[in-house]
Amino acid sequence: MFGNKAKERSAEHQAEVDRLSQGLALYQTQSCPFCIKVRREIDRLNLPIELRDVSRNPHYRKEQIEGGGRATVPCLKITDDQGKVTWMYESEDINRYLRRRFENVS
Ligand SMILES: N[C@@H](CCC(=O)N[C@@H](CS)C(=O)NCC(=O)O)C(=O)O
Repeated sequence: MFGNKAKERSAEHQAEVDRLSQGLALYQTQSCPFCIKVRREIDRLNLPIELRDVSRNPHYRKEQIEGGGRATVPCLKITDDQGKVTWMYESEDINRYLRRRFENVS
């Protein structure tokens, strides 16, 4: 369908995107509509971000609450190159962050 095509990049740029994506993990559930919205953006941007299902894996839920302070999903765990961790909530904020960071890696 129009608009749903995954973004294509040169092998070199995709390798850089793959490397940067290793610092990201999305805490989410299968059926939450806000999570679906973020997963669609991840697919569109062609990002190999690890998905962590908090309803299937209680360890992930505990990790998110301890790190981010709230159980609300979706929540993006961002680990920078220095190992500093940020927990980002709100699907719109997450999608905006992903677009800003990856849309122009072409
Ligand atoms: N405004 C939030 C809404 C997220 C939201 O309501 N998530 C629900 C699941 S669909 C949730 O996690 N509720 C449980 C909770 O907040 O602890 C967003 O856009 O991400």
